[in-house]
Amino acid sequence: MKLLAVGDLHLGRRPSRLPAMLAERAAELGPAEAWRRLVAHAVEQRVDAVVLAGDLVEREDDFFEAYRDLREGVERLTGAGIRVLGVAGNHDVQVLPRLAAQLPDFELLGAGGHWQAVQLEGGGERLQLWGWSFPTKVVAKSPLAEQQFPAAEGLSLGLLHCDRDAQGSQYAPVTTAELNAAGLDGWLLGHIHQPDPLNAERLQGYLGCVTGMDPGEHGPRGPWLIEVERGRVARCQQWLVAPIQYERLDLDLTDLPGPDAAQDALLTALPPLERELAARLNPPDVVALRVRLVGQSQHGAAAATGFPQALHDQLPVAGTERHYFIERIIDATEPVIPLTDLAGRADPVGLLAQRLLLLDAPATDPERQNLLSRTRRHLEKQLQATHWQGILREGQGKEHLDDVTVADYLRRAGRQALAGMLASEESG
Ligand SMILES: [Mn+2]
Repeated sequence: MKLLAVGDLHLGRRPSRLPAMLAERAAELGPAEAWRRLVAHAVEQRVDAVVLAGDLVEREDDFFEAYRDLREGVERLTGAGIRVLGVAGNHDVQVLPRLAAQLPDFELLGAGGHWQAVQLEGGGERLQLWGWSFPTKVVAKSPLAEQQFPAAEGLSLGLLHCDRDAQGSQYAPVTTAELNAAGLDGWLLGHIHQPDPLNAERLQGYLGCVTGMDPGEHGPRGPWLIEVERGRVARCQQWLVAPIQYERLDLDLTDLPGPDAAQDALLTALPPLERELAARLNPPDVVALRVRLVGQSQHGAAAATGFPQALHDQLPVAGTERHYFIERIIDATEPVIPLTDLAGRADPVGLLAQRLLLLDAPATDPERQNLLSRTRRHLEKQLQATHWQGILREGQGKEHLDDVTVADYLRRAGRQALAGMLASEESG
């Protein structure tokens, strides 16, 4: 059995930060296009059901726009014998039931906040799907509290729009412990737009938005194909069909001769990304790049402002029609500091430069070891301070203070301090 699980669709949303020359195409780069693409692939690859995890519609008053897109998709799917089921999220509490009333082939699950189970069949397999829909815009109580899921034969999955491990949330807060204890074989979740790394062994987590709509929603997006064989989840794989991709790219300016070289470096960095995108089930038409200039360079600021507008609007990439543009350039370079020269000075600048050079000495160097252990003792004391408690997550405690981490901390702190001292010398 093939099940296509679809996360937050948000029909009616538009991609943000497009250059003016793409403004007219905004509608064809949005969720409606992602929906058309996934519907076409679902029909072509003969899935048995498409299930949607809530927030299908961006705003309650997007009824007519969503109606047209949803109706076309639902008709195509059900016409091909594919069931379409969904739950309401906090964005479409009222509009989704209204749409469902107009589209009898769309099966709304768990209307009014009452858990509901349906049987799905396909490929000789059976599956029980539990769903719950938001009854009101704000739900401060866990939909899993007081809910028992009777044991069933075969596979059972849950479909839920909720805020996981977010205590005090107004959007159906649930805990991972509650999900684990529910006794189902998996949970397909909506609400958070960042997808979890779902897989057949652990089918529990956020599906993510179907297509990114702003730079915060960077990286690959799309629905998930779940294949059931012999009563168990055999495969789970993301269908990369988003029409636009927001992407982050670090460009290392270390050793580049001047600010203009950053433009060449960026153009050189794009073909590998292009090959990756071109290999997708349905590659994006547009790629929005957030470029971060990194490394040690004196050209960071000039490079960041030096890209001509034409390159911001569209970057030439050989052999593709795909439109690449620069959404933003951030200068995160560090200054070049002539450490060896400075280390000869008999003042605080010289002492600090000597210590920074010591960090590059072999790991067996006793002076280096001494510097790292003194730093580690200092950092351990800091970690015990009450004002850090509750902020540090697992893995950030003192067990994490290995030589690499401590040396990196010293290098960054030391370089920053040294740059500050040199700047104040220069300004007299
Ligand atoms: Mn939501």
